Amino acid sequence: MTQNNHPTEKSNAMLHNKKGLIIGLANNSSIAWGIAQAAHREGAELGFTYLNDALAKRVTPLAQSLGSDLILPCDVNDDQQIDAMAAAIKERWGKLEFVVHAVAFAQRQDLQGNISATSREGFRIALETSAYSLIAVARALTPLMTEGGSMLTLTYYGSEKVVPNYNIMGIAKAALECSVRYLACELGEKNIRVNAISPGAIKTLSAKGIADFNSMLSASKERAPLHRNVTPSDVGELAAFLLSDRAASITGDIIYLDGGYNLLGF
Ligand code: IMJ
Repeated sequence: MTQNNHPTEKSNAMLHNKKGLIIGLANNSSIAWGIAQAAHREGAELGFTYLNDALAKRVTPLAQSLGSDLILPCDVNDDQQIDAMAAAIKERWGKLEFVVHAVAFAQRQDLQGNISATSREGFRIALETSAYSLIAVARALTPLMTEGGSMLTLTYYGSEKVVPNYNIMGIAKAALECSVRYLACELGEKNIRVNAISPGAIKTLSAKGIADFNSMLSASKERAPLHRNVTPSDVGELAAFLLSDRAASITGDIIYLDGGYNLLGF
């Protein structure tokens, strides 16, 4: 199988002739926005989902500014909404080449204090929204990836090492990373690749209100070998590559994008 190679195609854009869905855009500081901008620059045609009416108001103008008019509601915890979203994409586009999953949620009380205080419900909410949702989205959308494809999600180092207050999200990201590996193994025969990017700390809506986040940002900038923090635009550059055929042999991988922070043992 030759994958989506078009040797006679003139465009050098990495995502030329590719249609992709972005799940998890909230505002213009979202990591999903950095990815969407890079993917659009590389020639992709993009669709977007939003969780609720409040987010629709923010997502719609951002999506439109990238020439997108496929903007669909989708709560990833609701199978009916996922199926309706997949049906709408099939109706409009017929097929799909990539999906970006940039979704996570834990109850605020579970992002502080003792991990042993995590309730059964808090565990369920975090794992279902942040890890199961990748599996649910794969089930609904990979049937549309009839000529191969690429799925990409976002994780964080707190899945491997204990990061203060990351708590239940660390456990959820460990499950997400393992889901990446099992999905990659299953979907390889359809030429669908599944990977995750593990960025260093970035100040987005998901970091709002997290205790000591600013001091974590300045500490990681000081300690990281590159002495810089990562931006959504940095994530976009790696994402565009992983979503493209240039990454044709990369699957099941978790790639650090953290200025080298993960190298440090002390
Ligand atoms: C989040 C909590 C604690 C420490 C943290 C983070 N560090 C970083 C994050 C060091 C980088 C951000 N991050 C990687 C996340 O995955 C955040 C997930 C998240 C954030 C919130 C905040 C608001 C809320 N629920 C959340 N659920 C998940 O109510």
